[in-house]
Amino acid sequence: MASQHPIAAASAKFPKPADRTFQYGTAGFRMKAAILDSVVYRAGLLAALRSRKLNGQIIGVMITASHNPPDDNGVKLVDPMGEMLEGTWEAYATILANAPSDQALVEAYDKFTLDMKIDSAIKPRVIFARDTRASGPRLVTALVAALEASGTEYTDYKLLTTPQLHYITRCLNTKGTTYEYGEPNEQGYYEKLSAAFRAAMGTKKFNGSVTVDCANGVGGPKLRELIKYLPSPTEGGLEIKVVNDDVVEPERLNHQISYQCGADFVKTNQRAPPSSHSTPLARCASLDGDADRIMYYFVDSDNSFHLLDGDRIATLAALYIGDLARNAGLGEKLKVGVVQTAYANGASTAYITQDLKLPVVCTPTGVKHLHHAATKFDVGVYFEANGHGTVLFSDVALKRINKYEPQSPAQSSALDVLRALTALINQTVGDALSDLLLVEIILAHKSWGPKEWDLTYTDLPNRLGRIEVADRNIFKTTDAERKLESPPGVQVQIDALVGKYKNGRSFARASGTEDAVRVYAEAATKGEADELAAKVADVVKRAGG
Ligand code: G16
Repeated sequence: MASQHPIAAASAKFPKPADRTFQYGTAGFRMKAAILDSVVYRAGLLAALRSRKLNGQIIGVMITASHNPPDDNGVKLVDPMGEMLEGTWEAYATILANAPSDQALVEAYDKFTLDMKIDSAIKPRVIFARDTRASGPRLVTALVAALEASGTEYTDYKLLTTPQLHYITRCLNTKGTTYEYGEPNEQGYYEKLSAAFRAAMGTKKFNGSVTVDCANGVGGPKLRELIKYLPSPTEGGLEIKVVNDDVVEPERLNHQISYQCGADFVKTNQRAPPSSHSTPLARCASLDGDADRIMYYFVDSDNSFHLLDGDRIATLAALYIGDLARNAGLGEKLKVGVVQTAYANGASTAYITQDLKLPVVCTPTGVKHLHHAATKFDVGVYFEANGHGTVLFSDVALKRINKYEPQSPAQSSALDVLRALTALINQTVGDALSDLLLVEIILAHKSWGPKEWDLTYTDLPNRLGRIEVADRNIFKTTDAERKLESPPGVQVQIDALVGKYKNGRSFARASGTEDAVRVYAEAATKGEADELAAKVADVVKRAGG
């Protein structure tokens, strides 16, 4: 009897659950960890194919479920420049994940190799890391089995934040080229951020500390590590108070009820985690489970809670970088633009277009879409309202910034800060740690507290809801997710409801990371936004069965 193909033999240890259909969603595959082994195994095979197709460039694999609860997990692939997996390959990922048997899997693998003219002689190279979830080590076993079965050279970077893995992937693939991005290890990441932070701050001083809730995820230990590289408060550095950094008990991660922590908790509940002990006007921030999102917030002197979400970070960054470019003498030479999704508060979009006079592009949810749109600008600021985003500088912009000869001391100092920001801001993906430092630098330079930041515009009251339905996949959207095209008739009902509220806007879309439909609503008053959200949720419940 002929010996079994190594891919089929290893696959037999990670059988696909027969009753499941998997889909590469907003941020890779994400589901209950208990049913993820076959998916991770197959994602490993795809990483090998992708690396071979790209002549042995290194592909990253991250095992994380980010903002999801502790018993979920997920897997996503990182392309050589640290970007999300190219869109067309998501379909291949889905096909491999759903191959009904070990033999069918080998056939699909061989077919991709043939159809895409992949040279099997090329040695694939993959790096991977995971967040702090209890299921992580078990899923790594499935990944390693795929890498070995496909003859892939691999390195396990153990525990990292998602943006750190993106950073290292890019560093490895650009090493020795003109696009060199940094030292390809965790220490290199901290050194790059801290050098840029020091350069951007110069002699500026911080007003008060910032308290960071780390969602009891991997961001906790990594932020503590980063702090070691930053100037200490006694040297005039920033005081960062770390809370919710317990990774010993994985069930605390992102916990919405008992431990109330994380960026998603803050955004959904519109209140501070109790452990942040926020005093009036003190700056607070929350990360998510893999530290690629950040939310700021503060409590005013009357104890009212104010959220400074991704829209606020985008507007702050666009405002400040635009000013810096003008002050450096590069105002005309750098086209700044902002990318948002349908979740962006209408007031933020109006502020960007009317006050900052900058163009805004709206894309579907998912950093991959925003990132792509942001590359069209010289300086592309992209943030989802949930706090996921970054600022991209195009090659042309970097050349202009780096080559420009300042004409005055004022231009020179603005240029120094701008150059430092191009190194500080993670160019591969939204990064909560890099974004934290960015916000702190801007606030220090502007001598702003959270209140001054909050006063730049007034958010329209809004509500984000989550509805579980029998099959979320029947909810199909169009127009950058702002309208439903199916189930038939649902959009007409939503439009009719929206029409009844002043400044009303609402939409529903299936989540790509959770088994739920999300409903967003905004209106002139809080009561109306809540009411509109509840009514649209009822429509969704009825349509969803
Ligand atoms: C992921 C994506 C984000 C997206 C979020 C929610 O974030 O990277 O772009 O906004 O999921 O997506 P959905 O509404 O489709 O569930 P994370 O931080 O969970 O990786």
